[in-house]
Amino acid sequence: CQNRKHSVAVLGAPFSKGQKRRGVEHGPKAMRDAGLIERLSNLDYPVHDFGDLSFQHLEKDEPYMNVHFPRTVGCANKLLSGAVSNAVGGGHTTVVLGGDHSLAIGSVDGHARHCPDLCLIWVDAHADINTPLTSPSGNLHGQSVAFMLKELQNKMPELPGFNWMKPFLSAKDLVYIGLRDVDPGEHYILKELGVQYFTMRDIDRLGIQRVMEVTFDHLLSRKQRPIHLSFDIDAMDPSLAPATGTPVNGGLTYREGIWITEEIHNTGLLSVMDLVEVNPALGASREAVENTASMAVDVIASSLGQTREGSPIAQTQTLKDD
Ligand code: 5AB
Ligand code: MN
Ligand code: MN
Ligand code: MN
Repeated sequence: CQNRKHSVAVLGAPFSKGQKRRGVEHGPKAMRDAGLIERLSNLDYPVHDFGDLSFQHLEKDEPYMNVHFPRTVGCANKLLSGAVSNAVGGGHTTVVLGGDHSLAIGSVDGHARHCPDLCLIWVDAHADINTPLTSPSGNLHGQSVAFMLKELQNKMPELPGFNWMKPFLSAKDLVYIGLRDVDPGEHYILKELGVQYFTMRDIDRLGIQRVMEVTFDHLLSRKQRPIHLSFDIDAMDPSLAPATGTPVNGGLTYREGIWITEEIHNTGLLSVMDLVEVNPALGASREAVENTASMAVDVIASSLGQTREGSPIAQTQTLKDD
């Protein structure tokens, strides 16, 4: 897991079976239509768009306990894990475009295969740490983190579709930002494992700048290591990102969202990011969908180095006297 940063890989993951609403599989297209690739090309490294993965549709995929589409979700994540692992191994800072948040299982797994010492920053209204036994919905996009954590290994039933993976992350290597809708079972797990998390109330109290300081202190003070950023667009306030499956009022402001990603960029350690849960079928209007996609593009561009003060690179040639 060497120094990346020389190029960016974009991987579309048009997948929706981690939840029950249709439309989130069109997230990658919505972000590309909002100008993602051009925006990234304006930053100062080559961008490789690897297009969209094609996921298998499994005919027979009965629920297991109350979990929906376990084999389909497991199989898609296995494919994604391999793709992310290859992209990271190829030396790219990798951007995964969702799709629903169950994709983070494969994305973080593939990243961890190359970078076993990674840490995970999960920006979301939700903790996505239900186990199949605590999940109120049976949707795997609300359970992704539970599949990753070593500490939950003996709380996880063996799900069909997931025997290719093993938990690889410790609870101390994870920080949440933006929480405001946490289920009782999730709250119990967060407390029991002593996970570091910042709810919207914590952000109100401390300010986003302090939240990021404590986040990096927690994850990076002992040693520098690769960061995986898993950004659920529903972390943002629904006024900024309405086209998503599980919106919750009282989310991040535009400036808080961008502060988070600018600070992550400034560590120089971002290695893989996911941008998930943009659902173009759920906007009340075309404008609502475009606003959501454009918010997502701003989050990605700023994670990869777009700044609010501008950068001299593009203009240098015309202004320099030579
Ligand atoms: B998302 C809920 N906690 O488990 C559950 O959008 C919602 O990836 C999960 O954060 C939301 O179904 C999943 C009620
Ligand atoms: Mn969420
Ligand atoms: Mn999520
Ligand atoms: Mn959601």
